[in-house]
Amino acid sequence: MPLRQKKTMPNKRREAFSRTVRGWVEQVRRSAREFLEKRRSRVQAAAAAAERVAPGEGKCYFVADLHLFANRSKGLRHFDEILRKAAQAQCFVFGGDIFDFRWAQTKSHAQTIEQASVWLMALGETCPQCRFHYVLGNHDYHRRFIDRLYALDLALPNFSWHPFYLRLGSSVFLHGDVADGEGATAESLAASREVWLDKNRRGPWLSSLYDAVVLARLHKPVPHLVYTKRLVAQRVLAYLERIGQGPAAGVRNVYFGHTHLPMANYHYQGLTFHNGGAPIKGMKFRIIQAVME
Ligand SMILES: [Mn+2]
Repeated sequence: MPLRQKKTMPNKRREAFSRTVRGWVEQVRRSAREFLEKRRSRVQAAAAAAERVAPGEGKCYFVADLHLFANRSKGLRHFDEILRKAAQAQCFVFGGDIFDFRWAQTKSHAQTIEQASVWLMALGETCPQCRFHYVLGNHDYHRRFIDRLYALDLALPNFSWHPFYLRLGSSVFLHGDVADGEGATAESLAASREVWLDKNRRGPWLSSLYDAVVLARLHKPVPHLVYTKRLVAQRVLAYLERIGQGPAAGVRNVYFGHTHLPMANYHYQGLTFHNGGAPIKGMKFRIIQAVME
C-alpha cells in the first residue's frame, strides 16, 4: 500500500502504537541526552537562544541532501549548524535524503535508524519553540525509518513528517526526485519510492563505488547550467500543478533538494525556486532561509 500524503493514525491504533514504542522512545531520549551532554556548551547556547524566540516569531529554514552516514560526511558539523539555526527559528524543514539508508556505512540499518532518531530527538528537545518538519526523500523513504518517524511524532510535540511534500503559507517544500523525469504525478512518485521501501542497503563494496562514482559525478560542473535549472524548474512545476500546488493555488516559493544543483531565487513561470545544493566533496551547500507567509 503506498503511503498517502496525509498520514493519519486512528486514536485507538495511536494508543496501542504509543505503548509498543514507549521503550524505544525512552532509549532514544537517553541517547539524545548523552549526545547533547557531549556538546554541552553549544547546546546551552542554543537552548538560551531558543528561549528568547517569541511564539510565532523566528525564522524558517530549509535543508536537504545531507546524506548522513553515507559518505563519511561531516555529520556533527551539520548538527551544530542546524542546532544554531533552529535555535533562532520557529520552523525548520528537512527536505529529504538527510539520512541515507541506501548507502549508509553504519553497522546495520537498525543502527542508522537509531542514530538518525537520536539526532532528531536532540534537536527537538533543545529547541522546543521550533517546529521541525521532515519531508522524506528517495534515500530515506525506508519502511523501518518511517515507523520511527511515527514514534518521533508521538514523542515530540514539535515534530511532524510528510511523505511527499509540505505546504506552509505560499511555500511548498519537497525533495525534488520528481525532477528525474517527465510527467511525475502523485501516483508515479509513490510508485517509484515504493521500490525502495523494503530494500536492504548496498554492501560496503558498492558503497565505496557509490562514493567514488555517483557522488563524484554529481559534483562535476554541469555544462548547460541554465538549461538544467530550467528543465528542473519545469518538471517540478509540472508536478506541482498536477497535485494542485501550483501558482494558481497561491504557491510562490518552492524549496527542494535532490538534484544537488544549487538554485538561488530562480524565477520560472510565476514561481521562485530554491535549492541549497549538497555538502558533498566541495560542492556548494547552504541551509536556506525560507519564506513562510
Ligand atoms: Mn534524492
